[in-house]
Amino acid sequence: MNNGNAFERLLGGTSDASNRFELHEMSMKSSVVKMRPVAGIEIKPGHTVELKADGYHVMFVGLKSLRTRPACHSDTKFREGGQCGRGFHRRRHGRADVFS
Ligand SMILES: [Cu+2]
Repeated sequence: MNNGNAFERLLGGTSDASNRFELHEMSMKSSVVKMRPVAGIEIKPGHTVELKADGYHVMFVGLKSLRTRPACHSDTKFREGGQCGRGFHRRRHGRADVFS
């Protein structure tokens, strides 16, 4: 949620559960699902952008020993708002384990 009067942009972040923290977008075109990395996610003033598996999401690349980890911590970096920490908990999403 962007409560400010200026455009905000999620630039990326870091995680203690992976080597890389990437921002991705999932889209459907001609019945084909595509996922691509994005340089950032814009959040208009007064708007909310939800991170979810079938839209904008965080992709943890180079995962570290998740078998024993029920949760992880990430810091996200915003252009205007600086850095923000957040915890993620492991759960099942279809046939995959995801952190949300
Ligand atoms: Cu992805």
